[in-house]
Amino acid sequence: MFKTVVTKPFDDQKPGTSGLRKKVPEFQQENYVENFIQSVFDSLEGFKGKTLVIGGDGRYYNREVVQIAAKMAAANGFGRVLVGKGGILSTPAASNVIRKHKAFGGLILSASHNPGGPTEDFGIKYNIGNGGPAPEKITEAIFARSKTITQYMIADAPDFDIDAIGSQKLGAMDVEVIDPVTDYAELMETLFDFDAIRALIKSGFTLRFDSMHAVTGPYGKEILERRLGAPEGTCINFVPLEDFGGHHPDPNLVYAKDLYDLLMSSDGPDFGAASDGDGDRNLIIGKGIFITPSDSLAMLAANAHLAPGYKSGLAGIARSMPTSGAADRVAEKLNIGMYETPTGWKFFGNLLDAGMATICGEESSGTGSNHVREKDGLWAVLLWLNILAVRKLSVMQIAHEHWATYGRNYYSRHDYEGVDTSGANKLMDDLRARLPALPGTSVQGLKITHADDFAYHDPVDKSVSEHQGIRILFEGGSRVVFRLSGTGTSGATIRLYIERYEPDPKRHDLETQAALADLVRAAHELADIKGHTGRDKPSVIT
Ligand code: G16
Repeated sequence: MFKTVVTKPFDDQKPGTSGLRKKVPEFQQENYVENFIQSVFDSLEGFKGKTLVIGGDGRYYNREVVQIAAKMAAANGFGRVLVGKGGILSTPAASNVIRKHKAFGGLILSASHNPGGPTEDFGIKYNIGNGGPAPEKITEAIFARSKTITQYMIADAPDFDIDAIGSQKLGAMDVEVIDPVTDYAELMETLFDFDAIRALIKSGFTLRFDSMHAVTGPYGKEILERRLGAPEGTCINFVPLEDFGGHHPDPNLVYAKDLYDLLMSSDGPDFGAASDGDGDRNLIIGKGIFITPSDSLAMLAANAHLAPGYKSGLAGIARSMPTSGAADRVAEKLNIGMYETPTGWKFFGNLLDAGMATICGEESSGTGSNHVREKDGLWAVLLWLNILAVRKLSVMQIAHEHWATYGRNYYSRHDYEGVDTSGANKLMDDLRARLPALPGTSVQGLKITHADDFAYHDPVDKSVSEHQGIRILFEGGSRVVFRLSGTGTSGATIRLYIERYEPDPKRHDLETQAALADLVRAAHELADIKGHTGRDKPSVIT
């Protein structure tokens, strides 16, 4: 019934910021998927007879890998797998299923916001029993194992029926196919005042939710249209497609430009939002105003107590280092903890488990809370709606009031995608070597007060993560940060994060890129971006 297959290791199965992401043809190499999944199982202890959750964002190759993963789980001794119907579970929904059903862990099949299709991206990520991405200790063990693996185990059984809700058997193991939306929608009802949001919508408030032909389509339909009474047509691009209709399912101003343009038009809706391939990212746009993810984190944190799930206040806020400091000012006012972590949701897990942080967020369009252990796109949309329903103000009014209270952190990210890897590494190495000499010097008329290579000391498990991005701080609270992306699948991507703090309300209506122009020039001069990459302009500005 089970067979052991002899295999040879691959040397490139190192999980990145969020699991292993590669082009589909790389995953389709003989034994490639099996080697990685076996390396995951070999890095875990104590799962015999326990439950594994399997689900993905529905992209090309999802259904095949679900079958492989379930058969390998059976052969390795799991007692039960829970699978989303059609192999589908959004990333936050998978996190919730792991927690709710007390599973040992889960395999999430997704390359998130990266494009999908036969020649595009795929990914596999392991989440632990708290529902969150495996911490570095485990991802490092998986990579080490993948370099020495010699065999894997798999059930010699026909495929199970991935589309039939209910129980089946795969050898001795139970397979339970579940509705991907139900548990998640129930959780949302416990956190938010659905009556208040329903009343807001009934009063004529209009919204648009763009699922970008990715996994949140069925979640948006069920929650926004069926449970909250938004009219049909509120959800757009809601049919999940294996190639996302040929688009990048990345909810930013470049790939969700149509939504942005709609919200900037005079007859557009009051509120617009989008989510990504696997449903963990969000884009929030009010009528006439885009809310940066960093600002969204700060505004949600400042108002979260208005939603039932957070009415007793927040224990603390956490943000990734490149995320703007807007939330820090909220934490200071609320007199609660503020934590600055490396990029990657996995770093929030310990803080959430320890009850030190309640809300977390990242500049990369991610916000979430202790309700699951992943960022959660639809959760952010619902928290915004709950706040709007209670405050009876527009998004624009809430933003301006927030800036007047806390000051405004102008913020942007410039990505140099697909650049030569050696050039990108050299840029970082050269800059790193100059860091000690920078404080006290000036560039483009801006005085540098501090420069370092960010290292994180986890306050819970005391682990240390080094080389998490180079930050250069200027007098007055402005800064530029350089990092290499850990989620790309071709060449290297340099991310330049730019931030300026502006306390004066009379200067809160500047155009963002104009407000940051001198810092961008300083960043170019400091790192010689053109010299190292041949580019003088970013490929994506968000
Ligand atoms: C993943 C991680 C996030 C991270 C983002 C960008 O998001 O979960 O924590 O901020 O990648 O990472 P990088 O800058 O290294 O490309 P997702 O939505 O892709 O899973």
